[in-house]
Amino acid sequence: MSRLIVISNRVSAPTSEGGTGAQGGLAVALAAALREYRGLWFGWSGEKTDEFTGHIDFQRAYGVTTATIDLEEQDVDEYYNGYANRTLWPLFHYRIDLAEYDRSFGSGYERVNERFADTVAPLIEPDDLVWVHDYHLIPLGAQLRERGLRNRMGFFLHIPWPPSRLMVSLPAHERLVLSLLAYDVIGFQTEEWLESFKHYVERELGGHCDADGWVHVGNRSVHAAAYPIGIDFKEFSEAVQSDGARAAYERMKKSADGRRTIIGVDRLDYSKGLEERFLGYRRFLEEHEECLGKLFLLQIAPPSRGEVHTYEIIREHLDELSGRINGEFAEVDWVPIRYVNQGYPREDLAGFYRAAEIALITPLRDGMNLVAKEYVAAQDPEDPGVLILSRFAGAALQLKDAVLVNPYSKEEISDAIHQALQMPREERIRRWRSMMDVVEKEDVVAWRQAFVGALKGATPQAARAAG
Ligand code: GDG
Repeated sequence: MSRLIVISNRVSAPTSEGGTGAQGGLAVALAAALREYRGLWFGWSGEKTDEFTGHIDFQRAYGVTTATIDLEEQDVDEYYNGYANRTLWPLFHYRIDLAEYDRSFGSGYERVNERFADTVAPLIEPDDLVWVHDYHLIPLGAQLRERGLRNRMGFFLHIPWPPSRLMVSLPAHERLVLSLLAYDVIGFQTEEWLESFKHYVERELGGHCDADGWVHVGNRSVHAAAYPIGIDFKEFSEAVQSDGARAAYERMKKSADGRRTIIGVDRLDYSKGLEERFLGYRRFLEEHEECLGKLFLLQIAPPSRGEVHTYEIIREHLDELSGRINGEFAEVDWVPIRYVNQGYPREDLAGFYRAAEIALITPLRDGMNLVAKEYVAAQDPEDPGVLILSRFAGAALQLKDAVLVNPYSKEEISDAIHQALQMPREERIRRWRSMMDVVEKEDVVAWRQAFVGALKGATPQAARAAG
């Protein structure tokens, strides 16, 4: 049987056999796939070194082998904080106003992809399946092909693919996209991002796309499809039933003191629409004086990418805005927003979700959004809460029974909160059941089986080129 080699920017070694308290669903699911295929997971350790040596640190835990390398400070600045998070992340989330194009970022990105290729290539055996993840490593497949690898290789993009008219604002965009054609399978979160990719291929590269998912450019052909990622349903359902979740639920209910809770959980990132969300909630408070003192918004927002300046700015804006709204509306015994800049264990999150009557998940653009799915999975079937979800999250294409909103519209957010507060129990149950069905069936196990299945079935590039 072929082994599976997973390559991503960061690696998350398993901390227990099955489900875990601390790890995300993706890490748990990939660990399960690696156990099944006896593979290995390769990536950056998160550590810096004075001089790149290519030394690989192997670890084995709970049946999974991880292999990590350290990077130089300049690598981290140019590749991770630079090209990945200051150029590609904003561009792919439609924020060309925030995208920075610095030549050193591009060269650092290429250099780190080459370093990844140089160090991982010798670990890959001819029959291995190679699965590369996300925007940090787009050119890696092409780099591996240059080093003679003929393996079946797949790439999955966790974030959106931008419309062609935005994509062309990236210097050397053709080179980046052409490098994707070195893979055998390319996966996107939704049909929408897939369509944008195909549009780019036809318009900018003169390629053509078949109805059966093949994309052809010159003599290269690659299979491109949508594989919507899900949560690890089994692991998360166990978390919901855990003692930790029960304690967190009780803690929330006690502190809510009969008030209704609206919850948001997001990495502190401009793509998550936190500022617009606070303004929508503020509009609700203005329009519904009768609700003052009877509900609150619990926004959990652990900081991320603190070394990137835009993230410092958004953090300042949100501190200021939440403070202003609280100052404007608070009473001695009530604040409208509980804004928390720290992360919690998964079991706690599960309990918080269950305690909240409403989830307000309003990213301006999101590849998928797993928080929306976790909220659904955490609900009490007899008395489920209401999910308010941005139309611009990939998850909106699957969770059609959420209350869908335009995250830029204060009015729509305000109306949606009002609708959710008024929603009869039968309607809440009906909407929740239909969403729960999707969350349960289209979970992360189904996702990775679909992707790895497509990769296994792919004809390797080498054979296709020969044929
Ligand atoms: C990218 C794409 C796509 C958050 N706060 C805490 C915590 N979290 C966990 C959530 C959830 C995960 O982090 C966030 O996942 P999302 O999908 O919402 O967002 P991104 O981090 O932007 O992920 C996204 C995803 O990749 C997968 O393909 O869906 O579109 O942007 O699982 O629960 N976990 C813990 N404490 C926290 O405080 N333990």
